[in-house]
Amino acid sequence: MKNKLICLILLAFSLNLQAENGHSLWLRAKSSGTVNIVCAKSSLTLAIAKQELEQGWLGQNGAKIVLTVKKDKAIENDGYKLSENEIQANTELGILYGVYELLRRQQTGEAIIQNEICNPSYQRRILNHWDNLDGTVERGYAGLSIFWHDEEKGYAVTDKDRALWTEYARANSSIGINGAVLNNVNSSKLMLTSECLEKVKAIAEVLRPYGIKTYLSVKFSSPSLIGGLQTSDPLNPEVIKWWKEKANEIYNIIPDFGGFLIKANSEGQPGPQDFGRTHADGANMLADAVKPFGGIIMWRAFVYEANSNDRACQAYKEFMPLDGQFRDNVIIQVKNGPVDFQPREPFTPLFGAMKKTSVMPELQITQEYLGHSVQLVYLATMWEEFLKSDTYQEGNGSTVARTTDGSIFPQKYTAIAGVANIGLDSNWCGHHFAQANWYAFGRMAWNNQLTSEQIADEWLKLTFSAKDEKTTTFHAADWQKNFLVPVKQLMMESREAAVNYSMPLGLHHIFAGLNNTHYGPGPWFAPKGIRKDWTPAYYHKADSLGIGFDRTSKGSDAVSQYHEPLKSLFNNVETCPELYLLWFHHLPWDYKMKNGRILWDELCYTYDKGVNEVRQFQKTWDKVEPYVDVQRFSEVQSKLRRQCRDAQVWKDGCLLYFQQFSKRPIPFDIERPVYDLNYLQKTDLTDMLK
Ligand code: BDP
Repeated sequence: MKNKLICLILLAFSLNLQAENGHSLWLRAKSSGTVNIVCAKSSLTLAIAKQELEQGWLGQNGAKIVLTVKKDKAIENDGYKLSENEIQANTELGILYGVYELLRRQQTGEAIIQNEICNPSYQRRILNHWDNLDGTVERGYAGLSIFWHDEEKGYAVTDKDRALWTEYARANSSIGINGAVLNNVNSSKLMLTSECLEKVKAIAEVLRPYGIKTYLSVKFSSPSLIGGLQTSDPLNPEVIKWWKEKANEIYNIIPDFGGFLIKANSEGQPGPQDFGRTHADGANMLADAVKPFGGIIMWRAFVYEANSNDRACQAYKEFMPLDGQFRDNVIIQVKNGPVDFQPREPFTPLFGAMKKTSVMPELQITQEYLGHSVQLVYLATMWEEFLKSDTYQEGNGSTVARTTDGSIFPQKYTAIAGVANIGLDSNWCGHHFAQANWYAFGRMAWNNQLTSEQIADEWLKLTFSAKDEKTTTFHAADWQKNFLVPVKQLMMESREAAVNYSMPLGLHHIFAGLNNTHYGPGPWFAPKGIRKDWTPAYYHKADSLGIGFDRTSKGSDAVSQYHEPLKSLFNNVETCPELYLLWFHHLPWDYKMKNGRILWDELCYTYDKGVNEVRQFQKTWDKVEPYVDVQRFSEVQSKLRRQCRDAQVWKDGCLLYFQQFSKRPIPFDIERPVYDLNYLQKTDLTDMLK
């Protein structure tokens, strides 16, 4: 009997290990003792704070902790003052954030300094969901939408939905995210119908206690599409009235509604230019409608014309002349790079340029251009590179972070957005390591000075507890040395590896075009009749003379959109960082690199290096098997195999294609290609790389 019981317990334990599907994210700590919470106030948010403390307390058994909602001049917004036995904040949400921070430090072993003030870098830290009302997710690689399920059949909300949204809200709140745009920037006209808004209200009710405001992407032509008006001209009095009434209707049912996100006159979406008006006319009209309720308008600067000679210049050209014309509750949402979320781009020159307009960065957490949920690519290193880029707006130290967080320009509202990578997959993000990108976005939005390495360290400690929790914890030196150190290194190298095997030295947008998947190489892709700027040749410009996009003063002159000394630095091939070489310069195949190699050889070595880096990641991962539960270990292992194959396809496809122009051998000391160019060009890579 006793033996049978032990067997059952063992079975349950091992099933538990097997069933580790990643759903718990970084929130796994179970309290090791009791805590005595003193709090004079009560509310839904404070109740959550108390529950979290009780469930996750790893401090001294029976310790007392005081939660104090009290104004303090040093604490800003929902910031907090942290001590081992007290959390003080201006707001209840600040208390909840303080609780999450305290628990995080207890888990990771990071020191808790007496009376440490922690204030957020940005007031609004927002996820942008590109979710459609039919339940699909544009550029989503983690299953269907968590919010919408084929809504044309009716806007039902189930208890299961509410339970999942609660988990979602908790995860976001634990990393400081306080806003969610619930639908795709390519918005459905149905979004603003009263039926749909009722569902938004239901979602908002679940997110509210966790401090998350809801926002919506809306179609600029809504007045004519669903309002029965003849026009959507932003200066038309009927249109103005329609939006005011719509705002009223929304705030009546969702009093803390955040505002609208608009993609206008971009990739076929309607906008004010359809009526001969400017972006400012359009944005201001909407801003006036939501202003009485404290709402904001996030107006995207992702614009480019079919026939422009350089797409990278467009946003600056359209928006700079409007600087100073926007209302104070309009924020221009600008992608980190001037083309489109590429593996590496210099920062968009609008950062540090618009001085009288609020500007917010838009990052892409979902890996549209960085390997979907197949490839292990930790994006925080890229975001750190971006946030710390110096715009030289005011001489040294005017980093992108400082030009957007209110330190340099007095913005009424500051914000940062990340395009979410979340879906119905049991592990939320499709790849276990893609959770790190969600986590990192929240952490950097809260504190834009954090390093990607520190965040990786935290995330690994929180997410991968030891296999046998009874005998090993991450504090064990063994776990640190054999799991934490190598896996952190893998994460830290992963984005550069992806750049190396896909688009090194400043190459960009050379993806397979078929089915518009943006997965796999396609430098050759050029079907008849397609817009030029949707073909890779527009970007790589490879020919018998060389390769690269001339954005110098002799070319498209994109360099002149940057402040000095960057302008001259990028313009001069001698000083242009080699990371951006082919972004700014068209160079001959035998151009001499700093290391003495010719450009063609350097390209070959870099692609090859990228492939070898992924091979190394495989070895690193295989070695940590003893430290990871069965399911997550094998799922990551199998994805790394595919990543390795796909890196090979990138290397072979690009080198063999470019070789037709360079007419030079691939250096003999590196591995030979294993695929034929002919085969890759003929194959639907979407199918092959499935
Ligand atoms: C591109 C995506 C497209 C988006 C667009 C955008 O391919 O799906 O709609 O950006 O940001 O990267 O509006």
